[in-house]
This record gives sequence, structure tokens and C-alpha cells, in this order.
Amino acid sequence: MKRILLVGGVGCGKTTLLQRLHGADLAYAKTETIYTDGHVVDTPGEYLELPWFKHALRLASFEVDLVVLLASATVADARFQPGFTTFFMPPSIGVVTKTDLAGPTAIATAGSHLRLAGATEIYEVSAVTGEGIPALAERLA
Ligand SMILES: Nc1nc2c(ncn2[C@@H]2O[C@H](COP(=O)(O)OP(=O)(O)OP(=O)(O)O)[C@@H](O)[C@H]2O)c(=O)[nH]1
Ligand SMILES: [Mg+2]
Repeated sequence: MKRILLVGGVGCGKTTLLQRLHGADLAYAKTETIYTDGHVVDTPGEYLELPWFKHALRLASFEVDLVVLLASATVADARFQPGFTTFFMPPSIGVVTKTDLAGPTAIATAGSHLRLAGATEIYEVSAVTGEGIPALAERLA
């Protein structure tokens, strides 16, 4: 599996996706700091949302092959600045999360936020139902 960095707003589903990708039980645990679990580097949403933490995301990206930007289908507004992927050295992909909680329009909106951020490949997943997980797992293999 590629080494990946998960980046997204607070509560967008980064840790839950990590658990799903690892075949672990889904259990809520607030991420307090950057940590590595296997090939996955998980980050707190605050590191994206609070400007003085952002440099830590860039430093963490030097350790990975791929940056995964996540946007929840339940959040209407964008959490990424346009062109945000240029902040990172490795390539980036986008993942729309929580597709089980939203309709097609909301899922498309979240995907458009990821495209505006610079992601050219978008995956739509639900960590809870498992929808879309096989395609993403294949991309990360
Ligand atoms: N229905 C549904 N709920 C989800 C999904 N993914 C995550 N959640 C829920 O959303 C909440 C936040 O998920 P987390 O995975 O902790 O989010 P996070 O991005 O790691 O959040 P921070 O660690 O605070 O940055 C939890 O209650 C999860 O159970 C999903 O695909 N579907
Ligand atoms: Mg987390």
C-alpha cells in the first residue's frame, strides 16, 4: 500500500476511513495530533482549519507517496483554498466521504470543492456502508 497523508476538515471522516481501510472496527476517536498507523498518516482537522498549523501538514507530506484530501458530502462549504494541492510535493487525490448521508447534488458539490483544490481524481466513499471503498483501496494499493 502507498504511504498516504489524510487531510480534511474536522469530523470529515479521516480516522473512520483509516479504520475502514485497515479492516478495523469503526470506533470514534478524536484525532489530537499527527500520527502514523501502518502506511497511513492521520491528521487532526484543526491542522487544516487553523492557519498556524498548516505548515505541519506540509512537513508530514514529505513522508508519503500520496496526499488524500477528504471532503464530507454533508458539508456544503469548501474547506480547501483553490489550488491547495500545490502546497504539497507528492501528488494528491480527492475523496468525498459520508456518501451514505447525502444525495447526488451534495456529493457532486463536495467533489467540486476537491477539484477546485486541485484534485484531478475523485473517489466517493462511505466508510460506514463500505460503498466506494474497493475502488479507493485499489488506487492506494
Ligand atoms: N454515516 C457516516 N458517518 C461517518 C462516516 N465517516 C465518518 N463518520 C462519522 O463522522 C464522525 C467523525 O468522523 P472521524 O473519522 O472521527 O472524523 P475525522 O476527520 O477523523 O475528525 P478529526 O479527527 O476531528 O479531524 C464520527 O462520528 C464518524 O462515525 C461515513 O462514511 N458515514
Ligand atoms: Mg480523526
